[in-house]
Amino acid sequence: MSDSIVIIPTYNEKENIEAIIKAVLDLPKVFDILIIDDGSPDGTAAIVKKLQLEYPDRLFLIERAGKLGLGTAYIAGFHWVLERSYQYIFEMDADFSHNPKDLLRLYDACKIDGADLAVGSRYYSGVNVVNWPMGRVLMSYFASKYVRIITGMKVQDATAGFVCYKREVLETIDLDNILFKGYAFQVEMKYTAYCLGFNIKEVSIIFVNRMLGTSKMNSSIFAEGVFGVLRMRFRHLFGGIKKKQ
Ligand SMILES: Nc1nc2c(ncn2[C@@H]2O[C@H](COP(=O)(O)OP(=O)(O)OP(=O)(O)O)[C@@H](O)[C@H]2O)c(=O)[nH]1
Ligand SMILES: [Mg+2]
Repeated sequence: MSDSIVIIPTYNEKENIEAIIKAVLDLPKVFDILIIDDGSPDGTAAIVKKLQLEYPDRLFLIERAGKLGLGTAYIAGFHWVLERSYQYIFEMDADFSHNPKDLLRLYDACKIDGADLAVGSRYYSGVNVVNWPMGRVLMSYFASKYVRIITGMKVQDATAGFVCYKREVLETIDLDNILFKGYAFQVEMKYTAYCLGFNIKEVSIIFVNRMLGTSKMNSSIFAEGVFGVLRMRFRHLFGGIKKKQ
C-alpha cells in the first residue's frame, strides 16, 4: 500500500473518469485513489468499478445516494482514509483542471519542505488560469482577496481544491465540525488548519478550465462562500475552532 492517496469527488464525470484515474496510476510515484461518487446519473461509478478489476489494491470507491456537495464528499473520504495508514492525503478534481503531475510537487512540499498542508495555488505567482471566462477568474481571484481581508490568512488561493494534507492535520481537525458543503469547505479547511497553527505552503500550479463534462458551480455555492467566511471568522473569534478531542 502506498503512503499516499488521492481523493477525487465525482458527479457526472463519465467523460473524464477513466483518463484521470489512469493519469494518476501511471505517475512515477505510487498513489492510491479513492473516488467519492454521488450517484452520478451518467454512470461514472460503473466505469470506476470496471477499472477496479484491473487495480484492486490501488483504486477504491465510496458511493453515496445523491448529490450531497463536494465538502461532505471529502469529509467522508477523510474518515475512510484515517481508518487506514495513509500519511499524505490529496484533494483533486476529476476534470483535468488540476494536472496530475503536480501531485508530485505537492507531495514534495509536505514530505521534503516541511509543509503540513500544501496548496496547489493559481494565484501564488500571478494569475495562472487558462480558458476560464474572465468573470470566473475575477470572482475566484477576488474571493481569495476577500478571504485574506476577513481572516488575515496569508494564502493567495484560499478556494484552491488541489491540496496535500499531512495525516496529522486531518487527525487534529474536528472533521464532523466542518460546516460548509461547497467551495467554502476549501476555505474552512485551510482556515481551520491555520488557526490550529499548521504550516501552510503554496505551490504554484496552472489551472486549466475543464474541456469535457459540465460545471457543478452555481450561485448557492457562491453565496455560501461569501457569508460562510464571515461566519468562520466569528467562530474563531469566539473560540469555536478547537482541536478534535
Ligand atoms: N461527490 C461529489 N462530487 C462533486 C460534487 N460537486 C462537484 N463535484 C466534483 O468536484 C470536482 C470539482 O467540481 P467542478 O464542477 O469541476 O467545479 P469547478 O472546477 O469550479 O467548475 P468547472 O470550472 O466547471 O470545472 C469535480 O470532480 C466534480 O465532479 C458533489 O456534490 N458531490
Ligand atoms: Mg472543474
